[in-house]
Amino acid sequence: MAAAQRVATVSRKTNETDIHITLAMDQAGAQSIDIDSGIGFLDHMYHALAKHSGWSLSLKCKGDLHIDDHHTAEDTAIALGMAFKQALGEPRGIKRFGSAYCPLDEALSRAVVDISGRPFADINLGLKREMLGTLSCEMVPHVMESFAQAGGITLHVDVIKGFNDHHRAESAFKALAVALKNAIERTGTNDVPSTKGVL
Ligand SMILES: [Mn+2]
Repeated sequence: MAAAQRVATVSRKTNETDIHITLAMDQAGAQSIDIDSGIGFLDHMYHALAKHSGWSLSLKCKGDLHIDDHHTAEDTAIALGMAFKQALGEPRGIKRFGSAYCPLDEALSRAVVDISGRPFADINLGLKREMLGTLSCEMVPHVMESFAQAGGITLHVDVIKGFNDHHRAESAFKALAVALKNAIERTGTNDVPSTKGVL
C-alpha cells in the first residue's frame, strides 16, 4: 500500500495578515513553489526552505506592510509551522531527528531538528545588518522560532561562519530545510520513534 500523501492547507486570517498555505511533502523531482508574502527577501528564504526540504509550497500573504514587516514575517512562519504539523500528522514511521550543515560560499550553518512535539528554538544567526531588502534582520531568527513553536519541533540553528548577511541567512534556511527533510523521512515502519511510545 502506498503511504498516504503528507499534505496540508492552512488559512489564517487576523486584522494584521491574511494567509493561505498549501504544503505537500515528499515532492522532490516534482516540486511546485509559489511564494508571495509581500516581502522579497522572506520569499527568497521560504523558497529555499521549500526547495531543499523537497516540498511543494504555495504561500500567499496579504499583510499590513504599511506598518512594517513584523506581522507578515511572524504570521507566515506561524502558519507554515501549522501546515508542517498538520501535513506530518501523527509522527509515526519517521526518522524524527535530522541535522545538516549547509554552506553558501563563505557562510556555513548548522541546523538540528527533533520532531519532538515540544516547541523549542535556539537560533543564533549573528546578523549584523539592520535589513535584508525589506526584511528586518531581527525577524530572521524570529521566523525560525515562530515556525518551531507552531510546528511543535525542537530546533537549534547556528551560523558558524560567514561574512555576508545574505549568505548567512540563506545558508541557515538551507540547513534547516535539509535537517527537516532528514527528520521527516519515512523509515518504512509504523513505529512511533519514542521510548515513551508517543510524541
Ligand atoms: Mn540568495
